[in-house]
Amino acid sequence: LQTESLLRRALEMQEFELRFQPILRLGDSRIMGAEALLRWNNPTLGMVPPDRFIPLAEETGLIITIGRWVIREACRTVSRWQKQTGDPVIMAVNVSPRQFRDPHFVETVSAALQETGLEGQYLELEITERLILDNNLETDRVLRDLDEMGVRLSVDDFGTGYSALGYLKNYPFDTLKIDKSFVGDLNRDSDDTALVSAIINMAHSLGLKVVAEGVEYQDQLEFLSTERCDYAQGFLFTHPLNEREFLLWCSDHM
Ligand code: G
Ligand code: G
Ligand code: MN
Ligand code: NA
Repeated sequence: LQTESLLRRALEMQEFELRFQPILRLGDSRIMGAEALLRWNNPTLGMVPPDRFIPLAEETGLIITIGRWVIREACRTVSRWQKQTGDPVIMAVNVSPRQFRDPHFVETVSAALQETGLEGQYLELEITERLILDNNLETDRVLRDLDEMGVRLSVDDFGTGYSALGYLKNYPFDTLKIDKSFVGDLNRDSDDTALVSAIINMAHSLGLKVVAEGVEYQDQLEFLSTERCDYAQGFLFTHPLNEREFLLWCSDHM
């Protein structure tokens, strides 16, 4: 309960921060964009990782206002980067189920784009596979509205849902993000090797791009390159960085 009241005040106290993890194109190792990852820096609790407060934010509905801040801040930041560097980088933002189901969600996204002057094509919304599969009537309309705004849509944590693949053909997704649990166990002997390879091939035949998450070792990267995976993200390149670190990292890697 104490955490809840601290969480309620966190926005006005400006305790939320974003970290950015680069997403690299495997073909030429250039930076395609970044995933924004939320952090809560509270004077009493210290740095609280998202796994420890997002469930509470979901339960209380606070995720709607927090998520609105995340989207706006992410758009503002990437818009600033584009002006500074001249590179058309993309920002990927995680969207939680409660936030996605908010009747004002589409409006929130379009307002953030308008306020920051960012074109929709530079914002990617990561929707978890579980949300897509829970079969809500509104899902279809919301995804289509976002698609019409030019926003990119990706399936996050791909492979951890219930493997009902039909939605991939019916919904306007651009990208699959292969969950790090598959990438983590990649080696020539494991079933994950076959799974990852099958996911990449299936995605490509449906016209989707693929991001491998949680890439930690060079041999994983080599396997993914051989399998023609499009993008990779993970500790092999860097952990999530603050804005200043991110820009430094980019200037060393572009
Ligand atoms: O960096 P990592 O420990 O930061 O993130 C842990 C989990 O929290 C991941 O599943 C990630 O998708 C989720 N997460 C990180 N940032 C956000 C956010 O801004 N909104 C939502 N809904 N989830 C987030
Ligand atoms: O659920 P989502 O895909 O949004 O999760 C992103 C999470 O993955 C964040 O917590 C981020 O810090 C974490 N992450 C990023 N790169 C790696 C990695 O190489 N290995 C592991 N284990 N986690 C990673
Ligand atoms: Mn994600
Ligand atoms: Na994931």
